[in-house]
Amino acid sequence: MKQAAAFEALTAETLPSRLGGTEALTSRIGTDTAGWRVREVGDGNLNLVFIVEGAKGAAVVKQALPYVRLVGESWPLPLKRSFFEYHALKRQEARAGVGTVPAIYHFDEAQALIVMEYLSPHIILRKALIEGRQLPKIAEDLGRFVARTLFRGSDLSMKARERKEDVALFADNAELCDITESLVFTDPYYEAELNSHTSPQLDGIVAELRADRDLKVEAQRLKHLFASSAETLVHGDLHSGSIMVTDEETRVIDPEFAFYGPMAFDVGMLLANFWMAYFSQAGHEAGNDRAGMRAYLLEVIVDTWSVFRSEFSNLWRTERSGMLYDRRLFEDRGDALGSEQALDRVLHSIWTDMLGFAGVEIHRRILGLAHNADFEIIEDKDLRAACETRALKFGRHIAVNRERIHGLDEINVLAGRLEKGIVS
Ligand code: SR1
Ligand code: MG
Repeated sequence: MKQAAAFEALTAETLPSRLGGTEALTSRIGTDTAGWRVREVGDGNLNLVFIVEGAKGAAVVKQALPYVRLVGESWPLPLKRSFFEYHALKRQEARAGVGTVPAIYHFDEAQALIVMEYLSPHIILRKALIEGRQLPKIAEDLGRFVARTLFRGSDLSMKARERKEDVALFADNAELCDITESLVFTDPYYEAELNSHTSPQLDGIVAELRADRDLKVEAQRLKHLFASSAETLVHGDLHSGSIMVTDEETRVIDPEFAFYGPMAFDVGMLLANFWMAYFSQAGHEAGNDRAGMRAYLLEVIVDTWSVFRSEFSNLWRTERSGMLYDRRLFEDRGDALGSEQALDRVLHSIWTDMLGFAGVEIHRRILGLAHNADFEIIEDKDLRAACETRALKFGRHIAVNRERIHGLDEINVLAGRLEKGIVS
């Protein structure tokens, strides 16, 4: 049997000779490797990303590195995350539909590389929101994407054995789960070595949050849920840097953190990133009033949740065929109301947990290792800290009070009052 070549990181210079014989790539961009133009564009925390353009077209080559790119070789990270990314993309495409994620052309497990569709003229959603662009379709596309992937990857839909085998497969993505378990739920709440924050401006509030017993208990309850509730295949890192957009299209990328976890995690992370975009607008105004953009972001939050709820409910009524909430107990005996009662219970617990996950995601992006450009690129540190402070307070409120909050109107009013300085 032919031995797979040992892993070697690609460079823009070596890529043409190393991948020039890969038919899945040459059939799309052409065989004349001498004419290929290769750019490394990876701006994430972990991987190499190349755009390769040839006479016939373009493609993306994404390759995992055996360490965390953001930190360096001192933090080793297994190459197998690329395997999980590939399998997650395949499942997301099957569950949410063709065109919701990039098309996959080729996967090389030994080289930890995926050749995929080059999305153009798409840009990263985070960048668009920082620029003040109001994308008309994101709420609808993302609300539907999360509803479909979360419902169809759960015991509400899958065959029990098939799902258990998949849970076992993705359980091996332990190192990436470990990153989230530490970086999201624990490190922000003590003086972890790799943490940073805008200092000295935030020193006071950071000390307060780290002394906040209710908040820390809540963060640990959420970590407990994250680590033990294998409900569905989650994307695992659904922030605004994991989404590419045009006015017409929305694509979800980068599911290397995928594993079977709680339904509410992806929704919470997604809405948290919209709230962070909201609280950071003051730092990007530069003469252009962002009131319209702020209103748009709050509307996106309401609409994303509403589309999620309505699509999830629709799937519940029309596609529920897994072992949970068996139709024989409800619809088949004329008790459609019982099924609706169960649906309300499930949606309510997703709602409550979603608020908690959103709160801690906001905190870790301001207090932990991996910060968001939304705040980071605000050069004036006083202004940045003012935006971050409002977001931190908001995050604390929704995490700690998540079981007592009834709706998004109430939370968005609070966001507005914090933003206007009516409450502090
Ligand atoms: C060490 S990796 C830091 C962060 O980057 C990824 O995008 C995830 O969000 C992770 O938490
Ligand atoms: Mg990523």
